[in-house]
Amino acid sequence: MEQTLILIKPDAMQRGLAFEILSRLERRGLRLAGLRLLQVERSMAEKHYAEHEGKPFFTGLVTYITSSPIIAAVFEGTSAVNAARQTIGSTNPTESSPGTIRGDFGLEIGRNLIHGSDSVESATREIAIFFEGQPVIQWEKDTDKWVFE
Ligand code: DAT
Ligand code: MG
Repeated sequence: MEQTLILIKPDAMQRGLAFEILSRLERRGLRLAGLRLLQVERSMAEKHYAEHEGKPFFTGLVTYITSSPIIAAVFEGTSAVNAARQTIGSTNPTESSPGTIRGDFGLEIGRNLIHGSDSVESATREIAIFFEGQPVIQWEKDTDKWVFE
């Protein structure tokens, strides 16, 4: 089943919103397949955000993501990448609809609480970065048949 990589960013951790946010993804029907609390090192952050290297906000982005422990999670399900991005909202919280995570909890683009992979290819790449060979769990929930036809 399709997988996506979610990061609960330092602002969400510091504000005590980690499990509220994870809960929203869980309640959407996505199945948790991996979970890790970790301190992101600079090299890991630069690898994850490589596509943004050279942009004016890159240094701030790396400083932000390394500023506090984060939670990395793998969620899976039908269209997991797009479903998670929809629940997360737009990159800029003030352009995110109410009801989305960023639209409900954020105000600034540099403090947007959560990362979600933007494609299946990105998810594969990012899961390898944050899970470093730690296996994700293959399992089924008894309620899956009420979520996945
Ligand atoms: P997303 O996190 O929605 O996938 P992205 O991949 O384009 O967005 O950018 C990664 C992060 O970089 C984003 O969550 C916040 C930050 N960012 C993006 N564009 C920015 C900008 N114009 N100014 C400041 N920070 C920005
Ligand atoms: Mg992105």
